[in-house]
Amino acid sequence: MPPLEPNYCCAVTPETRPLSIREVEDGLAPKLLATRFHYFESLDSTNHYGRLLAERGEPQGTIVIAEMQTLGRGRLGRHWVSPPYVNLYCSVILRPTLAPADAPRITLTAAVALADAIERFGPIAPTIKWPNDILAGGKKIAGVLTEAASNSQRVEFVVLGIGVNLNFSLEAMPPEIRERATSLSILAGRNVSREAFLQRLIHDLDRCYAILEERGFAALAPRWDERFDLRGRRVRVEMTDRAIIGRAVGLDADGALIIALADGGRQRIVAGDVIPVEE
Ligand code: BT5
Repeated sequence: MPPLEPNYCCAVTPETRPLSIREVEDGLAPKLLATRFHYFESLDSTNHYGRLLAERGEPQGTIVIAEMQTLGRGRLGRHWVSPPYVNLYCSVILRPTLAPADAPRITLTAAVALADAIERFGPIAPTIKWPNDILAGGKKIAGVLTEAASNSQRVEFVVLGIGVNLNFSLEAMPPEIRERATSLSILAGRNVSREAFLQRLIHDLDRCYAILEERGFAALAPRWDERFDLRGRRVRVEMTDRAIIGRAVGLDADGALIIALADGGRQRIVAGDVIPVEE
C-alpha cells in the first residue's frame, strides 16, 4: 500500500497565503461533515488520497484539502487544473445509507450545495450542467467528482471531490480552459476569503447531505431543477456505448436526467455527458 505521506513541494511566497484550517474550524458550528481535516501543501489528487484513507476506515466527515494538485482529476480521465493557493480542492469521505445504484445522487446533492455556497459569494446565480458542472455566466466555476466503493448491497464509502475556482485570475488560467472557465474573483472583481468560502461550503453540504439521508433525493430534486441550465434545450447525450439527441426536460425524483426524443419517447439518463447542440 502506498505511504500516506504528504508531498510538500511548493514554496510559500509573499503573494501566497496558506489556507488556515484553524480559522475554518473556529467559525464552524458542529457538523455531521468536517469532523476531521487532513491538510496538504500538495497532493497528486485529494480524491486519490481520500480513497486511501476511506479504505483504511477513516470515518464519514473527514475532509482532505490540498493547496495544489499535481494530478487533479475530472471525470473520464480528464484533468482538473489545480494551481497553488488560489482555489479550493477538497474531498469529503461519506458513508451514506444508499444502494449502489443511487450513489450518483451524491453528485447531484453536492452540486446543489456548491451552487448555494457560490451564490453567497458571487454576483451571479450559478446554474448546474448535469450532472456535475457548476456554471456562472455560462462558464465553468466548479466541478464535482464522486468516486464510490460498493459491495452488492450498499455503498461502503463515497469520496466526494470538489474543485472551485475562487481567486483564479484569467491571466493565470492555461489557454485550454481560459475561454470556458471563470472564478469568483473574476465575477466579483475582488478576491474572496478561502476560509470563509470553505466554511460556507461545509455548512451547505452538511445541510443538503442531511436532507438526502433523512428525506431522500426527492426532497432536493426541485432545488437542483431550479438551477438546471439546459432545460428545454436540444442536447446530445454521450454515454459510454452510444450517443442520443433530444430535448432536456429535467430531473426525475431519482436524479436521472429525462430526455424527450424526437419520436415522442422519453429516455432516463443516469450517466453521461450532456452537450447543447444547435437548434
Ligand atoms: C469535473 O470533471 O468537473 C470534476 C472536477 C473535480 C475536481 C476536484 S478537485 C478536488 C478533487 N480531487 C480531484 O482530483 N478532483 C476533484 P469534468 O466534468 O470531467 O470536467 C473536466 C473539464 O473541466 C476539463 O477537461 C477542462 O475542460 C475543464 N477544467 C479543468 N480544470 C478546470 C478548472 N480549474 N476550472 C474550470 N474548468 C476546468
